[in-house]
Amino acid sequence: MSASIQASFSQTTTTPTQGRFISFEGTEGVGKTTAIEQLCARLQAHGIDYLRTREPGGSPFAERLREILLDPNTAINDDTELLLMFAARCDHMQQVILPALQRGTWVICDRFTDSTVAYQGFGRADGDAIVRAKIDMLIEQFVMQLPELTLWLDLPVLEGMARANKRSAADRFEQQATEFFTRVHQGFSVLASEQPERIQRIDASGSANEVSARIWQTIEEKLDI
Ligand code: Z5A
Repeated sequence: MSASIQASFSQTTTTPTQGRFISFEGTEGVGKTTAIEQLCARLQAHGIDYLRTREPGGSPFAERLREILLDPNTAINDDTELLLMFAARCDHMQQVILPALQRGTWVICDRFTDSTVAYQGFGRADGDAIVRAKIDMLIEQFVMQLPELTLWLDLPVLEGMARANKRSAADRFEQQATEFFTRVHQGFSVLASEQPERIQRIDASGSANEVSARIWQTIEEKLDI
């Protein structure tokens, strides 16, 4: 997704009900952006009003923090990185996500709190219990609403990296070694076993259309649409 993209809206009419909140998660290059594009096309075809957004980012202020967080020249320690992720999330949540849900719009978010557990908790800290407790506390104190459904696109780490390497220059996270992404993958796996109702594992192998079909089937089943 290009750095200039912020939340983008569909053109369909809103309904006066609470919107549904769906997040996409996974290690680098698993195909989240591609899958989200296909999901948004389906939602549009069904006349469902949606907002597509991402983290870190999604609001003007959070997009400024995203630039800093992804810049390979940014030198910050792990705690600072964690707190900046939550500063961005707090603004995104209050300025964009909650108002959209309140007006009945579906929110489709590329990454959310599970990425923090996976990247900062496992990638950076190897699942350390103290770091996990800090993250859980930040979620409890600053995240007013978790996604109703999280789609974890699961692909072997090296396959995702191979997909991602076909694209632009690596950002600050993409420059990490394979071992880092192996720990991140473990983080998603742990989260999926802890919260099996919310987090649905999607096999991200095969063609983009096959992955998209699996995602739509899961959404139909889980959200009863
Ligand atoms: N981060 C964090 O550390 N803590 C946090 O709390 C949060 C985030 C929220 C930015 O994320 C970084 O922030 C991220 C974690 C960190 N760093 N990393 N790594 P991002 O979402 O902007 O960056 P990303 O995870 O690297 O996502 P991505 O690069 O945009 O990849 P993707 O969206 O999952 O994949 P894609 O762009 O759809 O596909 C990648 C390529 O594969 C592309 O050429 C596609 O055409 C191709 N593709 C897609 N699907 C397929 C299939 N099915 N087959 C073959 N090829 C495919």
